[in-house]
Amino acid sequence: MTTVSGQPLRCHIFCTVIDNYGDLGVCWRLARHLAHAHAVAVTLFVDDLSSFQHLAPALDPKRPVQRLGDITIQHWSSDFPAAAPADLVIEGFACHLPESYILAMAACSPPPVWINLEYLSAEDWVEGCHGMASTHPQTGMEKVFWFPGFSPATGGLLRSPSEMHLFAKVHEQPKIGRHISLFSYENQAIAGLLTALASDSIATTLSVFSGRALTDVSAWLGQPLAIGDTAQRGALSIHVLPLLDHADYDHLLARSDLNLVRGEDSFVRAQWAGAPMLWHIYPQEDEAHLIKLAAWQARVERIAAASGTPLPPSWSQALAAWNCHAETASAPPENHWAQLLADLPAIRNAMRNWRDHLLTQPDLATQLMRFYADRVESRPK
Ligand code: TRH
Repeated sequence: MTTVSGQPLRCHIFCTVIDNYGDLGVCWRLARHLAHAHAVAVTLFVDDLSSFQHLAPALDPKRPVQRLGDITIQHWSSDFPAAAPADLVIEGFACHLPESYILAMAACSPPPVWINLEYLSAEDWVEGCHGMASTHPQTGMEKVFWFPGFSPATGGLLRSPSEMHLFAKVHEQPKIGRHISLFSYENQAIAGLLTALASDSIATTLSVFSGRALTDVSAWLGQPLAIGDTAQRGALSIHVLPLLDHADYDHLLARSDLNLVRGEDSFVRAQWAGAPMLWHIYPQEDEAHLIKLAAWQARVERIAAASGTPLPPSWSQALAAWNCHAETASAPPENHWAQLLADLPAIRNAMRNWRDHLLTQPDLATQLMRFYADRVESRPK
């Protein structure tokens, strides 16, 4: 347990919802990991409780302050109330803390440890930037930039002991047929994959989530789809699901044979599941996302090869097709999807070794707690 003068350490996490669920998903998960694994008293400030309810159905969007398990959730409205700052303050993705809160932090002696949690990237520059600080111009307070990442010189990845236990337990359970989860953005490659699944010799159950990928699935089927609908084409059975809460989504990832994930948080969860996965990276206008994609792919391929379980070419072809870039132009879509399906056992071995490699690094919440303790220890007495 992390304590300050015998009391649990208090942490405030601030999060705004810009689009999609990633920022919120990461902040919500971090809040739970700090509370459960480190006994931190966490308050999560969120500007959009209606979006939050999609990830946490027990949340009441009309209540400005409420408890969800052992975490306090507070609506972050424009008229932010006066609040006593916490010992550790985490600003999610440069979301700009309320002015009054910054002034209250500056009035504390000593001021809180102030962290800006950044987006995840596998690029090498992250190692150099993780832990750098900037000085707040008006107050002189220091803000530290926390970069999650895939190597020991970064801020790590969110991972909780209970989640790893779940993944281990579910893998042992027997199941019939092939299971695939689909959570992506709009994606032209979906049609080719579905065609290959429908004509495959193994029966597949595809769980697709309501939202951005559903239009492409509907277009391929030639019929509209809504939550709760099911459809059958050849060997493929399609089920449309609402967003599940984090625990149920993690469970689904753990028992799937192929996880199609996106963004940041589902992308990380799929890696802990240790099953075959394709990442639909969040597209950026200047195509910067393709550099990020290549950086991650190179790390996975290097570790998989070094562990004696190289990834087959079908995986990199499918990853390129899934992110709609040119490498696929030379390969007929149905063929490489069929090849990907045939290669799933080899891809599973590779992804397990990648997962085991990542497991040797301390998780993000643990690293954050160590950093906090070091900061407090190094303060002038
Ligand atoms: O929603 P996303 O596309 O989020 C993205 C990324 O974070 C991106 O980096 C960011 O710039 C952009 O948002 C604004 O994908 P992501 O990160 O996977 O977040 C989805 C969250 O939803 C994640 O916490 C998992 C959760 N989820 C559920 O809880 N239940 C579900 O059924 C599903 C499918 C997802």
